[in-house]
Amino acid sequence: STTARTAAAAPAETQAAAPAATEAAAAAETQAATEAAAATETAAAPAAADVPAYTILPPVLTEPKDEEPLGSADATVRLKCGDTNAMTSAYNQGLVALRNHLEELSGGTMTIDVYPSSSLGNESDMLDAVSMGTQDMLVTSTGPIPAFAKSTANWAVLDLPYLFPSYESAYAVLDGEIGQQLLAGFDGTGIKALAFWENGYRCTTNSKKEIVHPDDLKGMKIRTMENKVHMATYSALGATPTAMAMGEVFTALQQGTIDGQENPYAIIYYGNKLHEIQPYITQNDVFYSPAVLAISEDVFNGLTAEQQGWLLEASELAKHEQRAIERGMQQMGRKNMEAFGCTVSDVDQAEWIEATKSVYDDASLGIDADLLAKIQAITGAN
Ligand code: EAX
Repeated sequence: STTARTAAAAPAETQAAAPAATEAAAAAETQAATEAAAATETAAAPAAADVPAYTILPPVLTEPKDEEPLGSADATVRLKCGDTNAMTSAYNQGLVALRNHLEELSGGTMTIDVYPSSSLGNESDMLDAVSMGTQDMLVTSTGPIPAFAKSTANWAVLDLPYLFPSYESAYAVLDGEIGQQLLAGFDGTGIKALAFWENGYRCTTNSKKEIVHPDDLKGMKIRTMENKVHMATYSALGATPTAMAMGEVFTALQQGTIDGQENPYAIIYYGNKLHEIQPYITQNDVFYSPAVLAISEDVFNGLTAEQQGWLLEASELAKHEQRAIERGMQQMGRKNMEAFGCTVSDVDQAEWIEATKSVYDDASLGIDADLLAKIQAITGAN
């Protein structure tokens, strides 16, 4: 059981969001240290006017187990959930946390069966399948969401480079009113969006050479998600973006049809082992990539009110744990890749922010300017 793993993540703390709150505070080993640091940050940081409260758990710094994909054999209500990563990834460790809560809340009658590693298809296929009710659930990045439906087109704003300067600022936005409105964009599409989970800060990897400055990317073929904002960002950086689904990336890298790709370490190291063929890794954190946990509206409506309640409660509880697991993987993944022999390079982030600024003014991307302004009022960035 993974309860020990998630329980080790210490109790939740709700605090007034200070966008500048440091990662050091979150990484503090003991609860006391975390509380002290958080209190200091909250008191000292000049937080934006109406920053909502959020909950943050300390990062989970124990290596993930290769969990069993299927839930308890005794459960009668089994929800089939797909994604694009291995069982050791942050998505699937989060789904195991979700399963544990759901089994407990439902007295063992409900469970989650995980279908990892694109076994049910790529993210846009799974969105379609869930909206038609032929697949129960999925966890997906925001990659395919702006193109999914008219009512989710405004999700493009979440893919802007350097939009969220910290995890705390992302949680303040995504767990507040703005996040609720974005999730509600799925209403009527056949999908009920349950919660914002975390894909994480995306970093560039490649097989050719060390990349420290945006200029170093010139002429490189970099795989991006099938997302216009991400593609425009890599164009602005001077690379040649090539969009493809995650399931095709390993082979394309191996065959050399692309030089590199970008993802959080939870995906690069834990979810897809890309570091084995991508020795150069740049910690440039270009996008904070949110993820969404979602269920077919038909399937949700077919549950009793009590069962719906258990699922909603489990989704919320697992959200905080999944994020803590993801943040832990970003730290542990880096150390593990360095130990493996990869070159992990740090950057002067100001240089990268400058090089990607033009994306904010690209009218072809359909960015909702009002929504962007509301987000920036909370994050205090740009
Ligand atoms: O959603 O396609 C991607 O790069 C995503 O980050 C990954 O599949 C997890």
